[in-house]
Amino acid sequence: MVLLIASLVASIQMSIFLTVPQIAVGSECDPAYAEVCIPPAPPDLDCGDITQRRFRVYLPTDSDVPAGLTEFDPHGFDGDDDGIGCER
Ligand SMILES: [Ca+2]
Repeated sequence: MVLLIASLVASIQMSIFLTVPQIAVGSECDPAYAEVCIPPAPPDLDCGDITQRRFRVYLPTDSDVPAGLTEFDPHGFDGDDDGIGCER
């Protein structure tokens, strides 16, 4: 009986451990977008999937690109590469 309870507690702890990081990942903000919080890809989002408009998108030529940013505009919000996402 004690063993059963112990294994039940262990499995509950394991499911909490497995669930929490997934929630944290889902609420992440992609560092490629300076002023808005947009989850990283995948899934690939389009302007129709978000409410933000005319936000700044880091370009490789910017002097203030965050350290560690490797993928610029992963969602492709800035199709004309002028550093502003979802103009329309
Ligand atoms: Ca643009």
